[in-house]
Amino acid sequence: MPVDFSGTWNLVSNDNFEGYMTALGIDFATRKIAKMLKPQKVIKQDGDSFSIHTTSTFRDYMLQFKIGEEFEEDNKGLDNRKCKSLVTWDNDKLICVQAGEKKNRGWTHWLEGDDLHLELRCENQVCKQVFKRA
Ligand code: VL7
Repeated sequence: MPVDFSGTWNLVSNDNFEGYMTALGIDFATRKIAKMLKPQKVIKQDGDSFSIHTTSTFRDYMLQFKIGEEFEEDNKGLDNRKCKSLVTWDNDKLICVQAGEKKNRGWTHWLEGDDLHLELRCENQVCKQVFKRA
């Protein structure tokens, strides 16, 4: 049985989100608001099809993809840059490469105990987020 990320998840820790946002070129005022947020993720996993809806009191972001199928990602409401994104499995980890203007951009999701982990990467910055089931 493959790992199942489905569920509703609340952010409990957010390490170096500031560095990650700075690498993405997010302006100071937006960073100050964004780093106070406690976003929630609603993940729906159906075979190789995923939707990840990240919501907060400030901005929402919806992502839908299929494993192994490259797609155009617009990052609307985030840094608004377009990427060619591809999500693949690495054992039980979900790995996204976001090819575009920013080097080394992507993220990795995995489960550890009852927690959902997310590493967000851009250039030389790594943000580490942990979520617990709502
Ligand atoms: C999504 C934020 C910083 C702008 C607002 C912050 C609003 C809530 O891509 C992400 O998750 C993946 C993996 O789960 C699925 O899309 C992370 C948050 C990245 C980047 C940009 C700051 C303004 C946060 C939407």
